[in-house]
Amino acid sequence: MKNRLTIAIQKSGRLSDQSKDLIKKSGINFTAKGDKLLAKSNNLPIDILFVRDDDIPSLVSNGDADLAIVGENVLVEKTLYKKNNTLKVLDLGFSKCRLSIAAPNNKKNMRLANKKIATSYPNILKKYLDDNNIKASVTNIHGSVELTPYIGMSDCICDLVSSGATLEANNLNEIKVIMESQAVLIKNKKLSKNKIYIAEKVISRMNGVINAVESKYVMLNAETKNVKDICKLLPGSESPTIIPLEDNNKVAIHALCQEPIFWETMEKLKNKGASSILVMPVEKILN
Ligand code: PRT
Ligand code: ZN
Repeated sequence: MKNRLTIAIQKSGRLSDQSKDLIKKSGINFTAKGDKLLAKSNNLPIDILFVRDDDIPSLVSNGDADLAIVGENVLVEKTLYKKNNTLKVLDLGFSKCRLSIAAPNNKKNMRLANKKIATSYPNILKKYLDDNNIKASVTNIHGSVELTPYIGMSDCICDLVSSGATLEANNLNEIKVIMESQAVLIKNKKLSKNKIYIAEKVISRMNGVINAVESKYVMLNAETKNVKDICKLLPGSESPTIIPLEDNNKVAIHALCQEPIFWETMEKLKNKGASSILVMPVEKILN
């Protein structure tokens, strides 16, 4: 039995760069060479498999890959109504988008009953229609879904949206969001014993990297009498460190804030008498 862990990621597309980046930040060194399907890590017993995103759920379900990064939209579409061995383990916070139904601008109040809807996500759409007792016909099409209303192939579409620019350019109006999606880490449910240890290590490291993205380390000086008020303003921080300063009326406060620090928060801290406020990025967190 193979002892090396295989992580599948999208070969080239919207998920590729951030997937590679996350793997590298998790301390897994590898070099992706040209058109090669596989890259071997030189510091851990891990292989990276580069594939089309549509193939990822079945590769993980069959055990050809142990872990993988894929859009939740693809994961759900390919596993819905099917017995499978995939399990979502982490939301990764990138490639966020939504799967929405959109109709031509001149039919903003369109009712879906008896309409023809074109989509590349027939399973998710059918489930939505069934759950909401809507009888409509679903046409499965790969690519250029947004053009189908204009060639008479559909009345409306169900497609991924991120900025909304594609819908706008095609005079389409978003009428219903049916799923929110982002990149997720998935694993095979039945990992062999000899792979669980390394898989857990990868999952924990990736968790550490994504938690660190929004986290900041905050350092500031404050008057002793304001410490409580100031600590309340530090978002997502557990028990900050209070350090005495030469001036007996003042202390330094250091805190790991696991939520973003906006300018507004810094201004509120300043209004409470905080000075020398430093906000620093955090690279990794191991809880
Ligand atoms: O070749 P392969 O099969 O691997 O890739 P692919 O072409 O099927 O997928 P790819 O690389 O386009 O997308 C991979 C994943 O990125 C998707 O499954 C989603 O999880 C995620 N993602 C995030 C998106 C978008 N945002 C997105 N905007 N995938 C597609 N789009 C498309 C959408 O289909 C529409 O055509 O972008 C257009 C809309 O974008 P806006 O910004 O104009 O709204
Ligand atoms: Zn694809």
